[in-house]
Amino acid sequence: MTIERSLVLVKPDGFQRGLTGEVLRRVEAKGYALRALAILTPTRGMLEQHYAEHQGKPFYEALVEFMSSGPVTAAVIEGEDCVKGFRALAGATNPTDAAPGTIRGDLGRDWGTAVQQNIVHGSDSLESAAREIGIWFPQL
Ligand code: DAT
Ligand code: MG
Repeated sequence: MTIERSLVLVKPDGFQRGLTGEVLRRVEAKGYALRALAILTPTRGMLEQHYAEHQGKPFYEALVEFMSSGPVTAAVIEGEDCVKGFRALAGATNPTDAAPGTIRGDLGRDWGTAVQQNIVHGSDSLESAAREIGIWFPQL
């Protein structure tokens, strides 16, 4: 097992609701280390790169608009198997389906919006993590 890094975002809904601390608390309580942290409002260009795999899907425009609607907290976390581990902490994409005990299950719900507002993003693979960290923390 090699030490991994993953990109975590507290999305505009989580940031606006004051849940950044709660998300970072869960990351640290799990035992992962914080390696970089920033508050920023992402540009459309950053989001087009970040969500390239979703271009053309029905929720894509709503997703980019939502993600650029306000500040997010971006974090690089580190630890053995943390890519998979943070996805487990985050829970299922649809917050209605996300299990209690997970970030999305405990703190998220369906608000009737065109795109699911589910508080956090976590990289889905080592390759995605490296690519995404390059977008959000080009200095790393
Ligand atoms: P995840 O964030 O769990 O990796 P994803 O990469 O498939 O999920 O999608 C990116 C985001 O887009 C997701 O966090 C919420 C939104 N989304 C995904 N599928 C959706 C759908 N069918 N309807 C509305 N929003 C959706
Ligand atoms: Mg994803």
